[in-house]
Amino acid sequence: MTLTTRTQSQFTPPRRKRISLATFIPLLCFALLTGGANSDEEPRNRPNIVFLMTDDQPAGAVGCYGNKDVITPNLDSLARDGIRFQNHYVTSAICMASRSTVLTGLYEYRHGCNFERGNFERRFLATSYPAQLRAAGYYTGFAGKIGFDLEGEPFDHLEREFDEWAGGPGQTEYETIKNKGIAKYADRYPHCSRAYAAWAADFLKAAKRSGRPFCMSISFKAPHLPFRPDPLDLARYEGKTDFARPANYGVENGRHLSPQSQTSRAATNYREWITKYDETAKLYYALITGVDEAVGMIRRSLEAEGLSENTIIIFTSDNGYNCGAHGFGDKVLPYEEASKVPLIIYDPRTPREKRGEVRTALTANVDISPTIVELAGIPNLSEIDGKSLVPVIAEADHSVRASLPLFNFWGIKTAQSMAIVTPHWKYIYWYHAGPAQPAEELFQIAQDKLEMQNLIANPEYAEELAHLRREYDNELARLRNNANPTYGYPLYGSLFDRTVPFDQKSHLVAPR
Ligand SMILES: [Ca+2]
Repeated sequence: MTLTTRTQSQFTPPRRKRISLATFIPLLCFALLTGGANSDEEPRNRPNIVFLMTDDQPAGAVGCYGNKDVITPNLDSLARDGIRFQNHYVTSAICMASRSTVLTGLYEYRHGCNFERGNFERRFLATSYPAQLRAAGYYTGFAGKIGFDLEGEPFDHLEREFDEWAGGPGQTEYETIKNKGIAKYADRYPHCSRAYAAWAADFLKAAKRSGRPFCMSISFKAPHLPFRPDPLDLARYEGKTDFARPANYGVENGRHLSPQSQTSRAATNYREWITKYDETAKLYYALITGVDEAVGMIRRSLEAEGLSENTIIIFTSDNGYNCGAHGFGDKVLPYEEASKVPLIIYDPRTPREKRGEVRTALTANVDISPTIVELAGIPNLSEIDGKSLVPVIAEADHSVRASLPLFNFWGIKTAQSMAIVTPHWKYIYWYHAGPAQPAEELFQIAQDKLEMQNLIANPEYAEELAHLRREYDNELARLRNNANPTYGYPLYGSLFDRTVPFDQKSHLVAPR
């Protein structure tokens, strides 16, 4: 088998220099006018990309990440065939902002897209991975919850950005028949998760007919609320009533956390994870099992079309979910359960001996777009925040960053925060003095994965704390220099300034 004897470098697209936005826009316009015919590489030789994303699934809710209750054989198989990322975060732990970051490779404060703030600005579409791949000759498709509207335009305009479109507005619906793009599959697949896989089968046929490489993106509704799984998947959990709680489960394991975190809707709402855990976990896991079944269907369709040997599959989620950890439901918070999501990248060109490997490098949702762009052989833009993970896929000891910022600009002001995470540490700053004085937290997450010991006042870690504060200040300086001026993000340059007392900046906390 030749695959086992080749080196990874033979399968990895050559690293190309990043190009600037000023260079990219004229290139893009020319490529759009010429249908990508100026590409220096024959498009049909490039790998196909399948990008699959769930809604509200933490890393801990996949079998291969250690969960013994959830049934995910197809995702576990994908991880055995590919590379699994263990320290993969979302830089904004909420749908709309994270999805915009996934598309653009930009932090939320730059694209400015989130509930209560702004819609997606058209100027960012051109630098999204689907637009870049389409301009380079790829056949592109999108199905599911895209999660935002275009600023000042009807939702339907998004359809024009793809060759095939089955995207839906708002949250989309679990009942297949209620989603315009997949309604024709409702008779056979009344629940949307399998219907998206049926749409994928037809997309793959159309893409094959086009003779072009393709990029197919599916954003599943599952396992987002309301928890309404396919009865086929619920049946697989029939009779099970003893779902394992997270090891840091319950309100008693959250009392050491900041008073600010207790004002989040994650603490005040979504009590079903505390009051009826087994019943809730069963519905939630059944939704994940439905996605897992769709992943299996999509892989079988790729095989059937003879496309599996040249198609890369990426699986992730837009944000995590607390599932009762520390007594929280919901997402949004900077703690591990809401911020850490699964990432599996299966590249059929990966040498057999590397398959099933795990990566501990610090990676994030902001890296998805530049990774897909490089896999397609397109030079990445120099101005984006994300990094291509292509070298991390290839080498276990490669890392693309030493630290990563996590932001929450959304929701109740008292629970907004900015954090810095490294593979070993997490530092969180809560600026608001509403529930108490502004707070800092320090967790040694490499050892304290459950974030049960706040080490902020422990002098033994003063050096690490000083380093993390410097990293935090550096990230805040980047925010000040690059914040989207349209939606109030520049205010956070002051609000998140840990050196300014709250009474000197409280006037900036405008009512929503
Ligand atoms: Ca979400």
